[in-house]
Amino acid sequence: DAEKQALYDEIAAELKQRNAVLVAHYYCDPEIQALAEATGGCVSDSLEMARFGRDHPATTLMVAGVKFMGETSKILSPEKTVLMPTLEATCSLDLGCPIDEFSAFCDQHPDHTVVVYANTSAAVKARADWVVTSSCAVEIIEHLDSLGEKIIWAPDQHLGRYIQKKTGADMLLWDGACIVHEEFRARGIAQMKALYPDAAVLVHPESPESVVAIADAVGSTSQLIKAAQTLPHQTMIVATDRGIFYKMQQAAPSKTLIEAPTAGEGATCRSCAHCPWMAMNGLDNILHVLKTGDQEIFVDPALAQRAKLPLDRMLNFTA
Ligand code: CIZ
Ligand code: SF4
Repeated sequence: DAEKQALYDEIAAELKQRNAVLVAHYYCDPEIQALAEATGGCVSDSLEMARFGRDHPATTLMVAGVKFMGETSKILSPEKTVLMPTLEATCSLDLGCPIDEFSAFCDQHPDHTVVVYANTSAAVKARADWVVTSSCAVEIIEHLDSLGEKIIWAPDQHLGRYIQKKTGADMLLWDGACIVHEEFRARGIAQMKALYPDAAVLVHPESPESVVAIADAVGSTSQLIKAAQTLPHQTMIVATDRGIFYKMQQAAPSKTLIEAPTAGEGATCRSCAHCPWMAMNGLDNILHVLKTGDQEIFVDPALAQRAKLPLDRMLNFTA
């Protein structure tokens, strides 16, 4: 509508004036993803967000997602200004892996290679040998396993268990979880499959093992979007944040996409398949931050330098 368009135009003008580009995650609300597309920004997973921000000529990055994504962008582009719609948007995986406890755990296992998921603080990354995202985790663990390395994996236990089963690697798992993905239930999905017997089940590996077990495709956000395109099924039951439907439907316009059910409904449902922190990003706070320069990400430069090593290792591995 006209009001929305006026807001879009205002944000586009502010982006231009600041020499800024909008980098958005798949789990952001569709209107933010559409704005990123319309203004020459990107919509992607955390791996590609990091790469895009690093390689883009803009001097300011507006990172719509959650805090670790803004931090990663700043670590890779220390010379750029990194703004976020709100610095309050965090992640249960990041919160569940405080640096002091994690560092003590690593100290107890000095013969282990430390691999952490991108969904962690800059301090946890600085303690790690490798950073991975769900789109490259299996490959990187396979590589480390082939070198005979023993691995500490943090923080997502479900993703860790999935990779451990897939690769047979020797992995010590931290016990973190994503509050969105851990709510998916195999029983609910099986009931839904009974209604749509020809549907494929697409599952993000941050989901419980029982849910992964009934999947037709398991993968990161980008991999699930690809699966929706390439699987022959006409209907997809999708177990990940519903923000993904925007790009998934674009990629597979003729397919029918259905949200996988979660434990609990309505008021009893903790996340209902949408990350409450991702949901804190909006057009209103994007505009406010562009106008004020509020909500800028800072990472201690010494810490950032250490955190950059395992991040670069990942980016080079996947280049
Ligand atoms: O669950 C998340 O936050 C994901 C999938 C992040 C990512 O790697 O894009
Ligand atoms: Fe963290 Fe889960 Fe939200 Fe992703 S969806 S930011 S893993 S809480």
